[in-house]
Amino acid sequence: MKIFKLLLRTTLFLVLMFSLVSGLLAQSAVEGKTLYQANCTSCHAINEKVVGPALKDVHKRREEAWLVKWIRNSQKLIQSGDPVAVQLYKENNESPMTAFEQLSDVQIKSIITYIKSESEAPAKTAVIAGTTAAVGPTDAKESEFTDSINWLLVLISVLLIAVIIYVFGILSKIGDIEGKKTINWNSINSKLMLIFVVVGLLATVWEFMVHGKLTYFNEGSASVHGEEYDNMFMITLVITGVVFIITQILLFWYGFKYKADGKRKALYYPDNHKLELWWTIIPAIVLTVLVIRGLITWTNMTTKPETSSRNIEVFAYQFGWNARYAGTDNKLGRHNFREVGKVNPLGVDTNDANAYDDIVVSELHLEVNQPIEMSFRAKDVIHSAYFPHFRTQMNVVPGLPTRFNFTPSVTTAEMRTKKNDSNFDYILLCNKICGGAHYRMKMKVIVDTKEEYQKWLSTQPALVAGKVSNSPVAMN
Ligand code: HEC
Ligand SMILES: [Cu+2]
Repeated sequence: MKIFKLLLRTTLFLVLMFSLVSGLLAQSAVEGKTLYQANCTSCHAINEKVVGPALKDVHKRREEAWLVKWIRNSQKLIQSGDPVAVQLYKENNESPMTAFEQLSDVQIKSIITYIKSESEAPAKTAVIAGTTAAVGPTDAKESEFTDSINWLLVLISVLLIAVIIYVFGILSKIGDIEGKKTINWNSINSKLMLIFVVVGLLATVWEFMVHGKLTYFNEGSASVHGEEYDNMFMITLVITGVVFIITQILLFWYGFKYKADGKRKALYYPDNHKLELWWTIIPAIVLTVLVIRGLITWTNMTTKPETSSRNIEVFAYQFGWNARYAGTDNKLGRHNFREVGKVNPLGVDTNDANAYDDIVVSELHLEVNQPIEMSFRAKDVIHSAYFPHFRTQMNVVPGLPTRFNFTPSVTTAEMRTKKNDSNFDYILLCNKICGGAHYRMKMKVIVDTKEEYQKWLSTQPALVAGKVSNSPVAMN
């Protein structure tokens, strides 16, 4: 009877395993599609331009060998001087495509095969709108595919549950046998608790010693308010760190010390007013001080800036940044989303006199010790402008202007010496997962001396060149 049960279970287990493997095999048949969707859809679509060109019929306009090389590493191909690659790169404003060194030839070819099959399928957009019956074949395929993925997930979940039940069954059998030998689980568990807290705390110390170097704290902040910010952060870290270490040690030590041993009875101790008063009042005071100091700092950074502030606008789009300088008048021209287009990506109102001398750049230059009023605008979705070295971060929301004041205090050259890294550059990153190529949203930030800044500014063309008397703009 027991043998029969065991056989039944093993068979069931094998059947489930088999179905998983065959499910995975079926999956490899659509590998090209999977790879394409995982790696390419953030920048490409079959029938329309996204970041990269539409891929429809790309197998007709390019050789397969060329495509394999291009997809593996387009920059390498461009640098090798391949005329088609160079031309293509230029046509797309030198926006680089990601390299896919990890893909094998077979995998890349499976992607090309998929693009081929999609090119031949009738375009989705060709379907006449409003007629629900006319769902194109691509749509049908699409849903078939997601269906099969969903089924696979369900299958995997069921399998996992089966495996867990199976393993637990065996474990509990072993437990039954062991139980007769009277293993004292309470004692083992209490020792494990001690080991856990010792290993855990040692790992925390190790983590701080090894990876603490990687934090931005080492080189200090590069803005005026950043000092205040770092200081607050450190105080909070130390206070919570001390509390953390004490409470964790106590928690696990008591778990060890007061394990059930069958002799002792728990003490009934419902409450202690004095104790509760202390542990409420002390944290309340500490937190109030921390929060109020934070509020004051925050208010300073976000309320109206000094009059000497320079106006700079940071503009976020999927997937990159622009910045606009206010020019000689220190007034940013109006903008209107209706004007956003190829020639005027920021949608600046070019009829507004304040906009004539504005300057649009894709590399941010700041003057050291010069207060800046930075305003933020988004074209498409929510982004987050993150300048880690200046301890500055602000959400960038379509239709909702946000702003921030800060004063950079260390030039790029000074920071390079400080860090002993001649390649160091400040950076602006996007800190909201805003889409497939979110990771590419970076802009170089350079903090110049006054002279360097003026020199750089004088080389930047004004937005509406013809209408500004002294363009390129010399002063701001
Ligand atoms: C980060 C965005 C990005 C990703 C991801 C990306 N591409 Fe591209 N791709 C581009 C850009 C931009 C171009 C245009 C050329 C250039 O500027 O380098 C391009 C060009 C191409 C071309 C040449 C098109 C033509 O008209 O000849 C092919 C083919 C291509 N990509 C295939 C792929 C495949 C396949 C993947 C996924 C494995 C992929 N790309 C992923 C951005 C991307
Ligand atoms: Cu973003």
